[in-house]
Amino acid sequence: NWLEKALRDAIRDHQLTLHYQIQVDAEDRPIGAEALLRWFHPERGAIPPDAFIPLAEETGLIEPIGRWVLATACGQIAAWSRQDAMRGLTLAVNISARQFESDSFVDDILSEIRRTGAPADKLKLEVTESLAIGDVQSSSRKLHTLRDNGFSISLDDFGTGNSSLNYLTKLPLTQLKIDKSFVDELPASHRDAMVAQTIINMGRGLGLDVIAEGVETAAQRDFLVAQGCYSFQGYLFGKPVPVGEFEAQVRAAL
Ligand code: G
Ligand code: G
Ligand code: MN
Ligand code: NA
Repeated sequence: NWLEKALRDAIRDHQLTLHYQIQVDAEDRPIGAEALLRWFHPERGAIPPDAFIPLAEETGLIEPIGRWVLATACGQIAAWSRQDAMRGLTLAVNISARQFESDSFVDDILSEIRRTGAPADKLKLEVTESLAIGDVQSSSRKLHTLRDNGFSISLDDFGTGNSSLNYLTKLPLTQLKIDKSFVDELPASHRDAMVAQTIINMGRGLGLDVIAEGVETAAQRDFLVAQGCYSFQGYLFGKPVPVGEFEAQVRAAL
């Protein structure tokens, strides 16, 4: 398989990078970023994550890739903690189910935090509903350990998987991320408006922070604010960009 071999080389030859997509509050002030993996192949150019993450999960390559992502993210948080403009920001990292299931997952994160000196309260782990399918109890235990160490846990793609409500009450989450599919047709679609409103009310009722992703228009943002959602990510505020560009966006917003 060409892709599998190329992906092994990509890890070894440092072809992977992280891009950063800004997250803002209701006053457009930067509150953080989501780290998004990018692969630039020397001959084939940019290969999108949707084209290689599923394969990386199947082959287990997601484990070394995920460790690289976490190490890089922790290094970035540590660097930001030394800059006035950046030190308040959180950084969200996508964690795939297979990576989460690894026995060394929690220890790997803790050792990166120690190695880099990154403040744990700035690292947010984005997990999906599929993570708990295997064993809710053991997933919950791992997440509790992470929470005890100061990390935040965001439930990504909320509403698109199975048994969402079950997980909501059993997992120690700090944030719900409203999936882009529920944001796209706002505010015109009455159905999507009702779903968004319900997710926001439920999240707030459970004491969770609620963030909407895929926000592309001011009308979407204004509708979400009116429903009580005060954190946003989407092209309206910025696309995923290299770290230097992201830092410039944050400084420009001060
Ligand atoms: O920019 P976008 O095309 O970045 O991302 C596409 C998909 O790839 C999203 O579902 C996102 O969660 C996933 N993704 C992006 N970066 C990472 C990563 O570092 N690890 C994992 N597991 N998934 C990622
Ligand atoms: O699955 P996850 O939520 O981790 O993936 C985030 C994905 O959404 C990334 O591919 C990111 O590039 C994409 N994305 C973020 N904001 C927007 C947006 O406003 N519009 C579109 N079309 N995609 C977005
Ligand atoms: Mn995500
Ligand atoms: Na999502």
